[in-house]
Amino acid sequence: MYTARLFAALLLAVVCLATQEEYDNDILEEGITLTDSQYGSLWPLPQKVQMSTVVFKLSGASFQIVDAKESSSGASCSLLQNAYRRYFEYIFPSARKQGHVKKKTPASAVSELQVWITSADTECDGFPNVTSDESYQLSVDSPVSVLKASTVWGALRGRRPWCFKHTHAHTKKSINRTEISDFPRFAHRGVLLDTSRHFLPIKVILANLEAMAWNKFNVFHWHIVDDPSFPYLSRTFPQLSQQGAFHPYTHVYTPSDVKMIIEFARLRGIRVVPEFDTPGHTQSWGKGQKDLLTPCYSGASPSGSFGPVNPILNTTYEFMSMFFKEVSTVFPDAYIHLGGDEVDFNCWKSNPDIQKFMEQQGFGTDYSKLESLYIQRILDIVSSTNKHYLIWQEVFDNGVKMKADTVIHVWKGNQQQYQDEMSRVTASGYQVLLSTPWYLNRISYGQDWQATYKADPQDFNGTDAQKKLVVGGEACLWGEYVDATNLTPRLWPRASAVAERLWSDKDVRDLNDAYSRLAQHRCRMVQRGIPAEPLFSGYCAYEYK
Ligand code: CP6
Repeated sequence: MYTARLFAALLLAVVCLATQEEYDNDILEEGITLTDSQYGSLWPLPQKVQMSTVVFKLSGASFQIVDAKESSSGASCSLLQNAYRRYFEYIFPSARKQGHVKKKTPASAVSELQVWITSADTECDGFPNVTSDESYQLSVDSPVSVLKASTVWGALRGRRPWCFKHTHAHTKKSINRTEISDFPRFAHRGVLLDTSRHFLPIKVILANLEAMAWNKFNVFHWHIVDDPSFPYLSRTFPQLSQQGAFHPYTHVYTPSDVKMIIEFARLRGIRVVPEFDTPGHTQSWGKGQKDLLTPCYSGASPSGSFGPVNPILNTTYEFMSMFFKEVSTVFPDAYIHLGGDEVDFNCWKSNPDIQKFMEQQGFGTDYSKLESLYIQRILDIVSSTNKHYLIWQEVFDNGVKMKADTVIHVWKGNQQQYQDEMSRVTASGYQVLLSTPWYLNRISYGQDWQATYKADPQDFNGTDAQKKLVVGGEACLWGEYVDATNLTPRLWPRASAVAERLWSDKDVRDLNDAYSRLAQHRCRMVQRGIPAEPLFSGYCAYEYK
């Protein structure tokens, strides 16, 4: 049995995983059989993998990652140099302490990984975007392995599959001769974190960006403000966080914090898409910005409470113009998420000035027309800053006219309902992003990663042209019941299931194979210090410390 395992290990990437050795084909709940995957711990599974049984040695004392001679990028690309260092330390966690002495490389060893960027524009100093080329080819051979990619974004994705069988105390590893040719199925693979329901320390955000990169996620959807708090420190309107944050100094993201998060993400090929959700979900905005929110009435007099943003005042749009002008310069991504979800009409209905405005506009009692008028103006404001936008599905449902390149974010309903919505949105020619099946804030007993894994964003009635309008999906971790104490284990490894669905081929859906690889991938995250929760009974060779 043990010999058989060793041979299985000859298949690349059995890394972190002396762990799985004791399974002996237990039968798990829901009919999962524990057998090793022929793909070891590869996650998400590459589009094309060819592994040979030929094994090479790899030693921290002699191995190095270098720019290929032909590469269009060089030592001046700090993004790659930075990545080489990170990766070397992941492959050889203890090599740093021992110092890197270049020794003679034994025969049949991999002594070098050459990174070859082929495009004249490496994009080294730029930001990733929705059209970035993330494809790469990795050839593991002796004595030289080659990672070839058109831009740095592909190279960043390509170093994931370097997973090894640990042999002697972290320093000597072996790797199979392997050819990988890989590219993402979807261009937008995101994680939503909510920093309004609870403030998330920078450290937690950075750790999860790192874990996102390990899972080939490429968008951090930053739901930065909402009803409970406004932690974004605006240079133009500092009173928003002074009055609206949980605490004006300790629970805010300063301009330099935001900059640091964006740069940390960029170095990992991750876009930061901020969401400033209006006109609903804005209670915290009202504390620092007088007259921004609608005063609610009880009978003939103001009740003292406030509703959504007041859509009938010019001052509202003057404020929003200045605010989004700032946001468009602080966040370099081409997209801003503008929210538009869950607008409660009751307060608007109670307000006599709004009632009068509705009459003048001939809106009758259809408050979705008022919402549309507001959104329309916000979209125009944001367009004038040269940004594109994402918007929650209600904005589409209300018939707002949007620019053709708008992305509609689907989050509501059961399976039938969200699939129908995907059909309608794409039939109208809009691009679409799916989150409904990936609300990871929802938890239940048992292996809920499986339902997450089974959902497919192109599974709806529509033509091929409609299916092509699916840009991807996002795992959402709303913050009502989540802060720094429980965020990471609630997100991982369940978000990893979303990651594979969005990266790998649509036919990669075998639950047994996924279980084996995911259990190992989870242990790899644990080994690197991410407290990812277990899928089921078992252990990791390197447990969380
Ligand atoms: N906050 C905002 C939320 C949610 C949404 N928008 C939400 C709704 C239902 C669930 C979880 C989160 N908390 N601004 C909906 C997009 Cl189950």
